[in-house]
Amino acid sequence: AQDCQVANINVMQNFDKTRYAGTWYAVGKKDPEGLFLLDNVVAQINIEEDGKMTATAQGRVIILNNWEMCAHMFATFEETADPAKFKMKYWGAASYLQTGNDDHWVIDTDYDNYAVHYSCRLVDADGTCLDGYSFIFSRHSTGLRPEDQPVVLQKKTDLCLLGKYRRVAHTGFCESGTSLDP
Ligand code: DAO
Repeated sequence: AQDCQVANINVMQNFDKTRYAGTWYAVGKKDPEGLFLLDNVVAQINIEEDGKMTATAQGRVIILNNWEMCAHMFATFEETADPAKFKMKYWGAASYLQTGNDDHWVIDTDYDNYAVHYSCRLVDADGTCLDGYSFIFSRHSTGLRPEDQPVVLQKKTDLCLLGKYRRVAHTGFCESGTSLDP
């Protein structure tokens, strides 16, 4: 369906969170209002012993007008009736980082290469999304494989977000500066 109704968005069928676990590099992003994570965004999805999904994430942010830093974020996920639709509570390692409670929908994934994520924060009176964000995740920091690009392009179209994504760079910003190694 491509009527841009949030309620009609198709999500991943038979979603398997254990296969979703592991490291995902954000390679594309459609920003929400007042964007937070800029680039070098890497998410690590974990399945805890009780079966619950959690995540740690990092990314370059600019806070307090002009302070650039690598944000370390945590998230817990609450399951819903649809296995591909989660409620995500998130917060930062530092108190001045963003906190929130967002939807986390897995639109499509092959688990081994790409995942298309979607979150609508505000549904408009007409049922379309007024404020939302979406990550294109890859298992590879270098980007999507050529064969996955048409699939992802179709999903961006289905989400009514075609042309609204930007590339998310991985420059090593969040890997440098914290190591104690020489
Ligand atoms: O960057 O503007 C933004 C929105 C992102 C919200 C922060 C999310 C932090 C937790 C991410 C977990 C894996 C998706």
